[in-house]
Amino acid sequence: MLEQIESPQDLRALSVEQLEALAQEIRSFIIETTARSGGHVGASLGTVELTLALHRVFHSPEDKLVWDIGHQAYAHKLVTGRRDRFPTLRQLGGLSGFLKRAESPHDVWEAGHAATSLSAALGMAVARDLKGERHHVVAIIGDGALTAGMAWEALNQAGHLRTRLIVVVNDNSMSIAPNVGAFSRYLTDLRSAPAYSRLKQEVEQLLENVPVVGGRLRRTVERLKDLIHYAVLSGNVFEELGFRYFGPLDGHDLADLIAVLNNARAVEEPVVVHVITQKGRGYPPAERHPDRFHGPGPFEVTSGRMLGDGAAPPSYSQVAAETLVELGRTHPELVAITAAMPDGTKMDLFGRAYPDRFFDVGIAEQHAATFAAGLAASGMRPVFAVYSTFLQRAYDQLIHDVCHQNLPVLFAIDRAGLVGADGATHQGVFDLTFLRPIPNLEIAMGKDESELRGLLAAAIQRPGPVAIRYPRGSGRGLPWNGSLEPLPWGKAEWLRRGEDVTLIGFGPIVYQALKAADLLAAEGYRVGVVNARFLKPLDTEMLAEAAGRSRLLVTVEEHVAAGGFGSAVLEWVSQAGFSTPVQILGLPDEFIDHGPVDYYLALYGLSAEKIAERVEAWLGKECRPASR
Ligand SMILES: Cc1ncc(C[n+]2csc(CCOP(=O)(O)OP(=O)(O)O)c2C)c(N)n1
Repeated sequence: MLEQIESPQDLRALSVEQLEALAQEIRSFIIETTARSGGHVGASLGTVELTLALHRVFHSPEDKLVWDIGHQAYAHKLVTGRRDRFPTLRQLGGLSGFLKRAESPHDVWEAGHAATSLSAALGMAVARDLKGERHHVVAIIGDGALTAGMAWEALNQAGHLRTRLIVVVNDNSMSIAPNVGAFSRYLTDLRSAPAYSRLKQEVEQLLENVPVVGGRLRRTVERLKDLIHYAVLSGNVFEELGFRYFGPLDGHDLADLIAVLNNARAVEEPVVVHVITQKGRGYPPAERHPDRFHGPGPFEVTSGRMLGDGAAPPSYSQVAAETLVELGRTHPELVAITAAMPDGTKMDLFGRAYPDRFFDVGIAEQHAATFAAGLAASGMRPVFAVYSTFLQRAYDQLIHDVCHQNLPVLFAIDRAGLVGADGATHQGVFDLTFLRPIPNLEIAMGKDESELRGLLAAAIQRPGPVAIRYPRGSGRGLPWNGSLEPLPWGKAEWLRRGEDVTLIGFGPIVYQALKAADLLAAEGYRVGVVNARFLKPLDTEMLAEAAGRSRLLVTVEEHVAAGGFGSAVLEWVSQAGFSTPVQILGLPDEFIDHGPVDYYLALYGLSAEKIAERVEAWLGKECRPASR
């Protein structure tokens, strides 16, 4: 049946039974495809019926469906004309794993980060009103995303404006890990009261039918009505905020979903439709392990076994987390924080070792940063392990709460650099630029996992805030679980010295620089290589030597060139009065889509071969080695 669906309009001709059959076809297709490409299997399997019901009741793209994050929208892709391209999911040049406005007119909002849907949808609803239009705006947001402050900022304004807006709460009680927090508990309570809506309707009818008689009795009845209203009808937080509440309803029951969404469609004020879904629905391995199947790589369909490279060395995240566990033994003041990424950052290891000193705050990066600042202000040593891309959320908190007060918070910045299949919204390529100008903050990145350990050990002894970056994926397989020696602070590492050019690398890209140096040396050039390790403080002694010794300095970083490590070097070399030219190798001023990291490194001149080519071109005639 899926073959027949070219657009959501085709769904309107189908009976509920046919839609149910279509849902099963869509599930199989999602499982087959993601088993090859990896992807957000669990969330997308959970929303198949919800997607069909939404597209059946609303008329996209005139009506706007705003999906939060966009990782749960594979069924939406499949019924909006992207079935044939679906097998290219997350691959270079293929469909994005999230929604993309350029992919389809049905993708009215792009995201990747959580909890933007409600603000965006409210903006669209207000624009509609101002333009005198009548279409519907529907935001679909998960219970995990409702742990983010931004979602509540939008609910707050929507309940105040009271314009038509439909918020579908897709409640599967999971974030990536089991959802956390008091609001999550509240949703669970609501969920376990499925009779709520029925009771509400009955009480409303009852109150309407109470005969109004005069005098004292009338006043008593009115007061009684108020009391009952308060006790029964107003207990719901969404209603308190000014929404009509429908639910909770079974998010896999198409007939119910269609009926309730039709009711919600007729309401002239903001509405919440609370839908209970199951993450991984219909695929037993994902139902059993919704966390593992949140965003797996390729897997075997029959068993659900992950097909990742079992022989790969431990990831940088693993090394960081295990190092912090080790440091936690002798540092009782060490406290670890994650914003809903206990598994991704591997900080769950710290949580298992020291449950009292570990906090998952939900998808609340801003709060996490200031919570850490509070801990630090009271004598603790908080480590906030956070992906580079999600730290963007906490910029003011970084500046105003942590760095301005010079509080010793350690930011363990995971996924720093290119990330591959998640694409543009998840690249960790801006943090150096946004961190660099903040006074008091020190910034470092080692060239491999053993340096990551040494940097973490040194960082927790610093008097103020520190950011230690490390990339996504496996380390180099170096022995890293030996003794834990702090690296000397602020000191770069000279790997080679050379008179023609010094390549100064920041982070694991140093190994590309080393290879490039070999290629250049084979051509007769005298090439130095430095592992910078520190962006703040810059090792100016090293820079003075490099600028004095070589005819050209070339900086290399897996980060945007604008305002990053190379900029810092260029600024210092120029201000110190050296005339040595500095060339900056980094990423361009554009958003980089999904695709293999190696592909993009080569495309943007950061592979060893491309570095060597560009350096040779720059060295040019006047810098030709004497031997040539
Ligand atoms: C700001 C931000 N922090 C962290 C993440 C990582 N992340 C992606 S999906 C997800 C869980 C979302 O849970 P929920 O909204 O309930 O959706 P579900 O996956 O359960 O459908 C998290 C934490 C993110 N996308 N954005």
